[in-house]
Amino acid sequence: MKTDAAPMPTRLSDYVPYNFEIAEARFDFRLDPKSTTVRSLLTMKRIAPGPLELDGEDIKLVSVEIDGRLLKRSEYRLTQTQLIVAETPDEFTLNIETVCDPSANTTLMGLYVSGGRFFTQCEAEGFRRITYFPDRPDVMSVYTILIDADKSTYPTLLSNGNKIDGGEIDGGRHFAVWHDPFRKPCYLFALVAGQFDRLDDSFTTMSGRHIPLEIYVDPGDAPKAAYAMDSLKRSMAWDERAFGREYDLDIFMIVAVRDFNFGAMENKGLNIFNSSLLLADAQTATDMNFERIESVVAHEYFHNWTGNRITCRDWFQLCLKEGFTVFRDQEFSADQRGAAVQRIKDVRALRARQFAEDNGPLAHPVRPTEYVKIDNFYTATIYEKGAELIRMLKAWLGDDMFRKGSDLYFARLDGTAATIEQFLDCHADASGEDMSQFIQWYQQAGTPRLTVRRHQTPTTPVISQTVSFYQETLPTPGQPNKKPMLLPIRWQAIGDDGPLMEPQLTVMTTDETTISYPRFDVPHSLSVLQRFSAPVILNSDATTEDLIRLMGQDPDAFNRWEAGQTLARRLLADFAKALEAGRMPKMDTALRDYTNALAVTLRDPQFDDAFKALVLTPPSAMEVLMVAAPVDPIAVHEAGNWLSRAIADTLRDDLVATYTVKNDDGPFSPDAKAAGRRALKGRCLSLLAARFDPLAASLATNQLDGATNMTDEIGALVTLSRLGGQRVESSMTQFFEKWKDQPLVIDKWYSVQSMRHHADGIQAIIRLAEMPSYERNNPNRVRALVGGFAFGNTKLFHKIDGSGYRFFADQVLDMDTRNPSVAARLLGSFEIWRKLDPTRQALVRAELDRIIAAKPSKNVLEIAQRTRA
Ligand code: LYS
Repeated sequence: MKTDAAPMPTRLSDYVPYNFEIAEARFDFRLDPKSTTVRSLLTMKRIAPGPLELDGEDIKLVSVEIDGRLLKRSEYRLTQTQLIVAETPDEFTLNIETVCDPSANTTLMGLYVSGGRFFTQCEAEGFRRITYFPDRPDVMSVYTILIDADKSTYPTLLSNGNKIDGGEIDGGRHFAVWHDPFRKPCYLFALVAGQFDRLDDSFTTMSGRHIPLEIYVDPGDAPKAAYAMDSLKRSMAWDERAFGREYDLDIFMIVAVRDFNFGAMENKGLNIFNSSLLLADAQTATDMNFERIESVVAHEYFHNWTGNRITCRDWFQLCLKEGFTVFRDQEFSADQRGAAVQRIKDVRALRARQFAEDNGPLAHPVRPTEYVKIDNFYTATIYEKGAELIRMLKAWLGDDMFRKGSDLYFARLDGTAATIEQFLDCHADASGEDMSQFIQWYQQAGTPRLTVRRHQTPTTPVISQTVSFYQETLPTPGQPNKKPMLLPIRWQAIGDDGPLMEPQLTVMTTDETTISYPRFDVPHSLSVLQRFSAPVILNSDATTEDLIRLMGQDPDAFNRWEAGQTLARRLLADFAKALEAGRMPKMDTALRDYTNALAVTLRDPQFDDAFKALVLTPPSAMEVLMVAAPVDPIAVHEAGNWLSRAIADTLRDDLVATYTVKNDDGPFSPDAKAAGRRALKGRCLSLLAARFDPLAASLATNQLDGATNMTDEIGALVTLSRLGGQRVESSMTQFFEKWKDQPLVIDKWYSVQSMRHHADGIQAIIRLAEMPSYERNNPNRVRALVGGFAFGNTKLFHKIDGSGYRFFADQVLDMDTRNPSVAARLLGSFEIWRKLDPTRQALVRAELDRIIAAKPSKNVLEIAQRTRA
C-alpha cells in the first residue's frame, strides 16, 4: 500500500555494526521531576570510519565536549532524532549534558514519574529519551551511574549492578553510585528513585554465593510481594537445575510500579514490574494473577541469561531472547504446576492470540525483516510462536542434544549481542543436525495447516496400514509463496482399551509424507500432534467416533483435551452458521456424544480439578471465528452460549454436586491444587448460569457474600452480571466501594464492567470512561476498560450500528496523544476484521480510515495501515 504518510521502515538487510566502541559509560543524574539533568562521560574508540551519530528524542541538549573541549554549535548537527558530530578523533572521551522533563513524560518510555517516584523503561528505544547515545542493542558498555536527589522525597536510589558509594550532599540531597560490571546495551539500563517499602530475602546459589533479594513496593504493600519473592527463589533454583544457569551479580532487586506500558522488564539486576504482575494476596488477587506473577517473575529472572548475558544484535533478533525466555518460563510453570495443564493453557493462549495474528493482516515472521516502530513487534508471534520454535527444536533434537546445544550457546556467545543464526549454529554443532530448513520457521509467516488422511485398509489381508500427512501454509502479507516446514509430529494409534503402539515421532520435512504402521484388528483412532508437538492448524479426518475414543482413551492428556476441543469447535462452527442464518442450532448425536464424554471425564477421579475445568471450557470465540469466517461475531458468541447450555443441561446434577464438594474451602493457598479446585468450582457455576439454572443466582450470591478470596469474589460477580437482574447494579456498586482504595482491584471492576452487555449499550461504557476514577494516563486502567471492551464485549463492540467500533477508535486516538505504544497495542484488536461479515468489515474499514486520516503517531499509523491493507 502506498500513502504519502507511510513512514520509512528499518530493514534487517541494512544492518551495519556501529562505528564506535564505548568501553565505559558513566552517567550522572541530578533528579528533579520537572527538569532532570543527565551528564554522560563515554570512553569512545573508533572501529570504522564515519561521523559520530547519537540518538536522542524529546530532550534538551546543554553541551557536548570532546576530550574536555566544549564543541561550538557549528561543530555538531542536531535533528529531531539525532546528534551528529562529523569529525572526531579515533579515541576520545565524550561528555554530554542534557535536560529532560520526567513529570511531563506520559509515554512512559525513558525516565518518568509515577506516584511521585522516578522510574525508567528503556526497551526498546527509551534510552534516547534520557540522553544522546547510540540506542541500539549491539553497543555494549560497562555502566557506572551516579544518582543525586532530594533525600526526604527520594530516600531510595537504585540502578543496575552493585552499589559502590553513597552519602549526603548539601541542600538536603543525597547520592548513590551503582556499578554494573557486566557489559550491557542501554535498553537494560534502569533507574528508580523514591519512597518504598522493601521485602527482603536471600538465595544461596549452586556455587554457594549468598545473594540478597529485595523487592521494592509502595509503602504498605510489602506483604503483597511475598508470592513474587517465593516465585523468584524457585526460579533461581530451577534455572540452575534445568539449564545450569547461576545468578551473577551480588544483589537482585525488583521494583513495582503502577504506571507501566507492559508486563515487566528485565533490566540487569533491577527488574521493574507492572504492579499488577507483582503484588498479590488472597483478598485482592485471583488465582490467575498468582499464576501470572509466578511466570512473569520467572520470565524476567531467566532473561538474566537469555537476554542480558547474551543479548540481541539488533531488534530483528528479538525472538532470540523472548522466544527462548518464554519457552523457559513455560517449562518452569509446567514443572511447578503440572505439564499437561500448563501445555493446554499455553496452547489456548497461542490459538487465541498468535493464530489470530498469524492468519490476519498483521502476520509477520518470528524474525521480521522490517519495522517502522519496534514497539509494535512485541507480539504474540515473537513471544509465543518464538517459544514454540524452541519447543520443536527440543522435540526434534531430543532432551540431551537440546541441553548440549543450549550449554554451547551460553558458553560460546556469553557477553555478546547475537543472532538467530548463531543460536542455531550452536544447536547444529552440538547435534550434528542441519538447520537450513528449520530456520524457515523464523523467516516464514503464517500458521502451517497439517492435514491427516488415513487410508482405507484394502480388503486383501495386509500387515500394515498407512497414514498421510500434508502440509500447506497460506500466503501472508508480502509472502505469497511458502516453503514446507520441518514439523515434528508426535502420534500414536489408540484403541478402545488404550494405546496400541508406542508414541512415534515423525519429522516431516516435505509437503507430504506417508507412513505405515502395523495393522490392528480392532477399531482404532490416531492421536496426532500429542503435546501439540508443532504449532499448526490440524485438519484431521477424525470422525466423532474417533474423537470420543480419544477423549476417553488417549494417554496424552493434552490430546485427550484436544479431542474434546475439536468436537466442540465443529459444533460451535455449525451452531454459529445456523444462528447467522436465523435457524436454531441442531442438537444432534455428535452433541449428545460430546456432552456424555464430558460427564465421563468429570466423574473420573484419575483427573485433577484443573484439567477437568479446562475440559469443561469450550474453545474461545476467536478459534470459532477463525474456522467459521466470514461470520457474524455475535452469532459466534451466541453459539458459545448454546453449547454451554447444552453441556449444563446434560451435566446439571454433576455440576451442582461438584460445585458443592469443591466449595468446601479450607485456609487459602495459591498453589496449583487449590487453584485447580477453585477453577473447577467456578466452571461449574458459570455453566449452571449458562442454563439460567434457578440455583445459579443463589449460589453466586452466597459465594459473593461469603468470599474469602478474590477468585471466588470476582467469579461470583461475573456470574451475577451474566445472569442480569436487579442484584447486579448493587453488587457492582458494593464491590467498588469495598475496594476503592486498591487500584489493582478497581482495574478488575473496570474490566468486568467493560464486558457487560449493558442495557443502554455504549452509553454505559462512555459513562465508565467519564468517571473520575477512570485514570486515562494509566495503561492498566485503560487496558481494563478499552481492552476489556474490545476483546471481551462481543455484543457491544460488534454492535451492528457501529457504535462500539466508533467508541473504540475514539479511545485509541485519545490514548495516542499521550501514550502511542499502548494505543497501538490496543488497536491490534481490529486485526480480525476480515473474519467478520461484510457489513461489519465496512464499519471497521471506515474507522481505520478515520484513524489514518487523523495523523496519529507512527506507532498507531503503522498498525492502522497494515491492518487496513
Ligand atoms: N523484555 C520485556 C519482557 O520481559 C518486555 C519489554 C517490552 C518493551 N516494548 O518481555
